Amino acid sequence: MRVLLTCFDAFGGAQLNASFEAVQLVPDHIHGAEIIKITVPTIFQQSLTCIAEAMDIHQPDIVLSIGVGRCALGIEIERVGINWTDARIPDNAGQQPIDEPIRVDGPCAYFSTLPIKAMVDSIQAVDIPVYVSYTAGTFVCNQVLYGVLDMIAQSQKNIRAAFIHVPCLPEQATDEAEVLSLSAVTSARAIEIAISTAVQTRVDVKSLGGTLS
Ligand code: PCA
Repeated sequence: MRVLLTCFDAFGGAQLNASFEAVQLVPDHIHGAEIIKITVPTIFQQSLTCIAEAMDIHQPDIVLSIGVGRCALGIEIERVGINWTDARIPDNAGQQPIDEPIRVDGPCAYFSTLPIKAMVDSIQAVDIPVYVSYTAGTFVCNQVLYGVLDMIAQSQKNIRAAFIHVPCLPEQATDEAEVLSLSAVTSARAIEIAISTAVQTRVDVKSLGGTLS
């Protein structure tokens, strides 16, 4: 089995991207699966072109994309990618699409196809804060989640995919009360466990994880 593991470069004036720092620490083999790591530019269209090329070359069974969620209160395993872009800041090419669909004639949303509840449960078991998230935002991470699931749907290939947001690094944590940080080592451990669970689990578990607003 082959897993394409993607992360992003730094964006929005930051020097580092926690997703990049964590992915570099993930082992190259997990539970018999080969892990292929790529860094994609935080640019709306190019991020997807770059992942599409890597999918063509490596023919992965699983695509797991990682990004930093600056307001994340733990590891966020994303359930849904929406067909919408509403960029609060410009991407690394200076593009800032506001209120535009990702694909004009595409479905409104796609759900992740990896066993996200099982992934949450196994990360929780080692006491790393983690939860299912029902929004991947409206910036490049959501574009990647939606776009990868859309590419897979259109190709009709049997590839499973999901997206994980990791919190910022301790050295990037601000004084905002609602922000949590995790070391790259801890986020890497969570990603490794998520992959190990995804490789071994076909049918997701039904465990508690929803939210009340
Ligand atoms: N986080 C951004 C894009 C790149 C990244 O790491 C996001 O949440 O959309």
